[in-house]
Amino acid sequence: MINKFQTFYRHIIDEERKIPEATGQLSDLLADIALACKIISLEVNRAGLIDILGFTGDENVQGEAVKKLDVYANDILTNTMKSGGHICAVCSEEEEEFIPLEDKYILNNSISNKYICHFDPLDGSSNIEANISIGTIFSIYKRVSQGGPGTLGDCLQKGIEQVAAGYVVYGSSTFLVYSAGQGVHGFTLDPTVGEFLLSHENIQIPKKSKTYSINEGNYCKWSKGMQNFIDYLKEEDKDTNRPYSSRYVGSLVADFHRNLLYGGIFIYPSDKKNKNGKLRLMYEANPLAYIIEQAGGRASTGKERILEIEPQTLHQRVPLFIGSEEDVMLAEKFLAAEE
Ligand code: P6P
Repeated sequence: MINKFQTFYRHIIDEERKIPEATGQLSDLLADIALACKIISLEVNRAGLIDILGFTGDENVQGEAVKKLDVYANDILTNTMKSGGHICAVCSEEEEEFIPLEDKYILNNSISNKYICHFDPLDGSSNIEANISIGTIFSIYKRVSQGGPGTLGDCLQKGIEQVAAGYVVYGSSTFLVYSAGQGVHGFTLDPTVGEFLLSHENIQIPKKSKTYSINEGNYCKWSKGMQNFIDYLKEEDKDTNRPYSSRYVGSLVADFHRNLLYGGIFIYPSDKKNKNGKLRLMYEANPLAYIIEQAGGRASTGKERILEIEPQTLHQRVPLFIGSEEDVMLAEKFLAAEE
């Protein structure tokens, strides 16, 4: 429900005013991302009507067939970043390498392009034709290099260095969730005014839940500890609120968003085929881990805190256990027991 008419931009400005040294560039950058996602939302919601479905015949760095909407979302986001002037490098699931950007203008004798961004432009896009919710994920860092175009070192920072992160889920409504380190806040797009309006302030995930999200089709490939954990969740025991319910959309942003609001644990573990699982550290695990920790939840590989991982490459995969704190800790115990 929309409890007060506060737009996303007004919210980020109010947050900015709490930080004396803020220059307003992060606010402008977040506003640019919100604008890009409004444009993407228009196309996602019209995809069934115009010839933007189907495949381009190309493949992305993941070797996955690229749908036109993936390319469109990637172009909108990268072009918005290029014109905004606050970014020294853009990284995307759809781009093999990072895109370095020149300094657009000097602002009060300080460099303007002082941030870098990682995007998953349209996560879950294989679900587009089925009209299942999909999403955009973003992750923002301050650059570490001193000026000019960004470097790989600017792009490969630990998740704990993020200054802001968020996602937009294109579902029954278009919903934006972000944090800039002062809690997690949710905004519903009101298409009549074209604004994201505050509808969920200071989201906190329940410490314990009754829901687990995982692709059980991979059960036979999991470790024994992983199999034991899921078997445990499915046993009947009233004292420990079991069995849990299984909820799995197959679209990370949709599964994560439901668990954030209602409680739950989402797992994409390593298995015999994928030693590091399927999901990407820089533009899936890290931004969602930043959000979940700000919302009082937990995110790990099953062994190591996601935000402490020292990244080696832009597209590296990590196992992901994320959601209600007690559920994630319990999963970690089952994995530790197998060692
Ligand atoms: P699986 C979608 O392709 C995605 O990247 C995530 O959005 C989703 O959580 C996961 O893969 C689903 O993978 O192997 O269960 O189909």
